[in-house]
Amino acid sequence: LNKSDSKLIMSFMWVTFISLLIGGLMGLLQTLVRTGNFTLPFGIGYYQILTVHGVILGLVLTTFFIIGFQFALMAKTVGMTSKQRKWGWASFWVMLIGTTASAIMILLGKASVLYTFYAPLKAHPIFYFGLTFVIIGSWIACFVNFRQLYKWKKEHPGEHSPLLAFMVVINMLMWFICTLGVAATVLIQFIPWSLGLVGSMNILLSRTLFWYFGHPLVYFWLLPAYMAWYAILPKIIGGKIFSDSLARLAFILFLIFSIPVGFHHQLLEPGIDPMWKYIQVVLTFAVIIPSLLTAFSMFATFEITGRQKGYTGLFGWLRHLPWKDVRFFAPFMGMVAFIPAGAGGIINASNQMNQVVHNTIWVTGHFHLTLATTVILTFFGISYWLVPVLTGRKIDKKINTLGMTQTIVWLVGMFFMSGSMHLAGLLGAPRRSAFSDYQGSAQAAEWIGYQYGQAIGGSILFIGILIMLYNFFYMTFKAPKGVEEFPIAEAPTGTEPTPIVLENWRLWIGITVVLIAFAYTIPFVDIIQNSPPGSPPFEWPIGNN
Ligand code: HAS
Repeated sequence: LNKSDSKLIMSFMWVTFISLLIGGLMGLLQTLVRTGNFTLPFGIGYYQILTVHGVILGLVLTTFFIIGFQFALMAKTVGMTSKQRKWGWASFWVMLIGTTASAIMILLGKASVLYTFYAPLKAHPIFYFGLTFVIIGSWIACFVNFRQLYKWKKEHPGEHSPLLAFMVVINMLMWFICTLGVAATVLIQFIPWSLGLVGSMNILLSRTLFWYFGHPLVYFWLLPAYMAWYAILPKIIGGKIFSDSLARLAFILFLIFSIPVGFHHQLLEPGIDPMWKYIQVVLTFAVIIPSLLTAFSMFATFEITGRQKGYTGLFGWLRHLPWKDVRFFAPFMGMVAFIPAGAGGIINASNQMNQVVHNTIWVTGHFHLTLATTVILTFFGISYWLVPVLTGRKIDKKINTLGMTQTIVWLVGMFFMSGSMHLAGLLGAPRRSAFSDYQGSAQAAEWIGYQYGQAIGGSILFIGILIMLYNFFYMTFKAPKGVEEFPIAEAPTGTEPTPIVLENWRLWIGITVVLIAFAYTIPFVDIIQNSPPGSPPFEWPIGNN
């Protein structure tokens, strides 16, 4: 990567790691409040810090890291012109302005609406304008990426696009289509309502538009991790991609099935016809398939590479893996965590079991295993080569050892925190609530041990954040100068060529649109025609703590 590209991508990395510190600190405070033995100072509200935590880690850190990482992949595989780079900067600044505006409103206590900003909770209009800017900034990045691949294809007629560029474009297509939903609710519903231009709004419509966006959002986080698993890890372990076609097919399936599934977040919501909930649950089970393809593909890559290196026996090939290389170890542990995490997702998606876990802290446990372990450990693993590539330095033994330690600290912390969340959730502990003994209820007394478990895990995780920040600073300013490898694996040789149909964008976008129209048109008409009169706004109902 040239210096100008590196500077742009490093700016995204800086926002990522600053967000990690701020958001992580808020997470620690939350777990402490929930033990019942800690009160927030200076009149700071519990929902204020919970909103900072969710918005900064769930929306800001992820979006900045992903867009920066994807720019790196595109610059490396299909190139970046100076004009595209300028637009890349525009995307960065628009997103940063939006983030800052929303963050100020949250910190002032004027937007304690949590990261899902469900109506009728109302935030200051600037909070919604800030979110709009973040989305517009990310759209600029989408179009830069589309343009990059389009230009490359023009210059390489008849050739398959590089796998990583193909994956980035799929992710950004999915992002663009799904953010239309959240943009619609923010612009048409939230902004006029928060400005006082209209007195009420259709709550069910806003929540449905949010979840039309909210579920693909989780795959927007996951797919960059999958990019690293499919196309970067094989290089790090000294092997090749298992199958170029399979990898592309998995990404296409994500594009098609990620969006028409939002109702699995609304299974307990009245006002949506159960038939449509059923259809979207079936589609949810379809979106599990590309993850199962990924699991198969990963095992195959590890086994084939091991056997090629001469390791034998049923599991002997496991020994060849570079266990002491943090670039492999951190993402690999993320993969391992995804086995129980994915099983938890399947439980959530099953209608009857969802009745048990919905709105309990089990769900929080689920996304700390998926997002905060699988995805984040993969992002950390990527940082150990990407940041040195960007800063013209090399990963050395010290940072490798610290990285391995960081990964283990993270896993231990998450074992306690997410484990306690899952168990307390099964005992009925609600998510999104500060400490209460619920008037001495016997049921609530059962949760307290797990709440301490969460605080222990949260404290260990905060140590993990401090180590990661040190690692980031070290890789930026201190690591020895040199040329670090940008590891991109080669496609396997001697296999069937990748079918051309996999790059038929019109076909895949067409199917995606048809499926969305099928899953959402009748429910939307129903929601618009039959919802009860809209609700007026109200401030957080139980005070600000
Ligand atoms: Fe989820 C709620 C269903 C995946 C994130 N999810 C959430 C929320 C978040 C979230 C943030 O159906 C909370 C939203 C809120 O605030 O209300 N989720 C699923 C399903 C999947 C799933 C079916 N979720 C994710 C991922 C996330 C994420 C990924 C973030 C990155 N989720 C739900 C549902 C709810 C929900 C309901 C609503 C609950 C409610 O009631 O509110 C699936 O995509 C999971 C499929 C995954 C697998 C695992 C495959 C395993 C692999 C690893 C292989 C390992 C190897 C290494 C090769 C089937 C690929 C092993 C080597 C060895 C040697 C062992």
